[in-house]
Amino acid sequence: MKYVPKTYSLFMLILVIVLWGCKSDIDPEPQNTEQIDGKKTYQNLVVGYSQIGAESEWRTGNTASIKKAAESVGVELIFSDAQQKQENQIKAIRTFIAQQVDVIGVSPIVETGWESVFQEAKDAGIPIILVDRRADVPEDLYATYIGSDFVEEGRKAARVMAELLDGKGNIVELVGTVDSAPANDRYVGFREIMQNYPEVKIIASESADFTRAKGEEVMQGFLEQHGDQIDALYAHNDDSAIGAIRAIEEYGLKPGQDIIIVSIDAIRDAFQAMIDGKLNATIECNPLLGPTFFDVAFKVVNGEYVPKWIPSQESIYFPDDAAEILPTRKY
Ligand code: GYE
Repeated sequence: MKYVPKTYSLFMLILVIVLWGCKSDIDPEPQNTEQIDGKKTYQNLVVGYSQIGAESEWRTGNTASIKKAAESVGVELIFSDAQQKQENQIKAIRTFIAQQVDVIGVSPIVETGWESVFQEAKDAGIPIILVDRRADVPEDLYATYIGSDFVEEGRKAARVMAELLDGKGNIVELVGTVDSAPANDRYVGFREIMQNYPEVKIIASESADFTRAKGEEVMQGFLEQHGDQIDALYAHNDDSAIGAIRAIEEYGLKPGQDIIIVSIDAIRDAFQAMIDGKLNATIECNPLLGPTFFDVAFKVVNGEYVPKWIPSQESIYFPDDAAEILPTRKY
């Protein structure tokens, strides 16, 4: 047996005792598993969540992220799908209030019409967290907004489009859901940049409600009306662009070549469309908000500070590296 000096053994013993004493400090997030000073834990947190529906792949990716994160942290999630109706979201929030949930997450389908129901939640002492979309309400009616800068996404789309068009051409636009924050802001941000390009014209603009079916239908109308005059399409989301791609092909033109297309979200199918040469760029909008949402919900119910806006970090993707990136995409 090797000789171990006595002082060395003593040192090891002291080290073990010291480390044991520090154990609770190095455990990962112990406050989330043990009840400390009457604070809420993930295990006794009840969260109501009002989702818009399932209009796009972005949305289904967002729902999956929220449900998966709820399961992994162990909260009780009461999930409600509003099937594209604001009145269903309002009903869901009222039900959550009656159920006395600890916190409510909501992705408001449109920006306006939330004040009274948010006030009801506030009066009941239940904080509201806006996820994905903002609502046009006074700041004291919600704890925080977790999501993207949609105006900036519109600006990014315009910068990319202006470059692809070499500063001139006729654009048609597929707007998102009327009155929704992303539709309003992507509309504004795009025009803010395009006003610097006098030879770029937006010749038609209509809502496609963020869906493939509507994207196809509205693009058909644009083609019937403007045909060969259309140089480019700006779509507020990839799903509506993918619908429009079908319409362009049916019309006998080549999407991505005869008509330049830039859209927003960066879903997996957009990468496939870029690989196929049918889409020229996609501006990323991250739907994977589940983990941040529960982290923030935990902080809010326990009275910890959270900033009024928790923005997402997002990139722009082009056909050149689409094949390499597609396998890494999670939505
Ligand atoms: O871009 C679209 C979805 O609110 C950011 O909603 C979200 C938008 C997204 O239906 O695909």
